[in-house]
Amino acid sequence: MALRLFTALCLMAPMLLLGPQITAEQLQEIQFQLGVKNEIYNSPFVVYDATCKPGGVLLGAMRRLHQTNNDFKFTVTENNDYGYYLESVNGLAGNNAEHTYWQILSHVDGTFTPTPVGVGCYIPKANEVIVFNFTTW
Ligand code: B12
Ligand SMILES: *[C@@H]1O[C@H](CO)[C@@H](O)[C@H](O)[C@H]1NC(C)=O
Repeated sequence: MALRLFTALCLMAPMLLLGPQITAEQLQEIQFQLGVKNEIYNSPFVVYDATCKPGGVLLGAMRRLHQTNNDFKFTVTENNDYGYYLESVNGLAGNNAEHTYWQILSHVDGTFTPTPVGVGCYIPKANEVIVFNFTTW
């Protein structure tokens, strides 16, 4: 009897802890946009609709976007200390000799802010526009 009650409580505990707290809203994918900007070469600004798992990182959303839209391409290199470095976007790579790189900007409420971390760590927010801006340092 006591054992049965204990078993029942053990089964219920996770349901009480997790079950009611997960709402459909929390499982919904994050909708945002990815822009590619290159004023140096005067390329037209391109915008893609992108989605991310809740709490998922930008790199995952980029891989997902590439799978559904082959026009969007990118390459990354791995850095031991900081994770993934965005090397090229749509066939154009940053270049150390020319001091060019793809800057990652977050566009919210009309202001552009460089993200504090790279594509492997950044977590996109709903309705944000992430802009890859080809620029110089
Ligand atoms: C100089 C510098 C740059 C230069 C590098 C130029 C070059 N090729 O030499 C430029 C301007 C390109 C740059 C870009 C970015 N950077 Co930077 N950068 C630095 C800085 C100030 C010094 C790095 C350095 O020269 N160290 C000395 C050398 C000997 O060590 P190293 O390990 O070989 O250095 C290399 C790495 O640092 C790498 N690198 C530089 N930045 C980044 C960012 C990421 C995400 C990765 C994977 C690698 C990387 O480039 C260096 C040369 O190869 C550091 C802060 C610091 N004080 O260390 C930030 C720092 C590394 N950068 C940072 C960030 C966030 C970025 C950007 C994502 C900013 C943005 N929003 O656009 C971008 C990268 C975008 C992309 N395409 O992925 C963060 C990383 C934090 C994190 N956990 O992700 C740091 C720590 C600054 C901070 N916010 O505190 N960066
Ligand atoms: C994007 O890059 C261009 C070219 O270097 C630069 O003039 C511009 O200020 C950058 N945009 C933002 C919002 O930082």
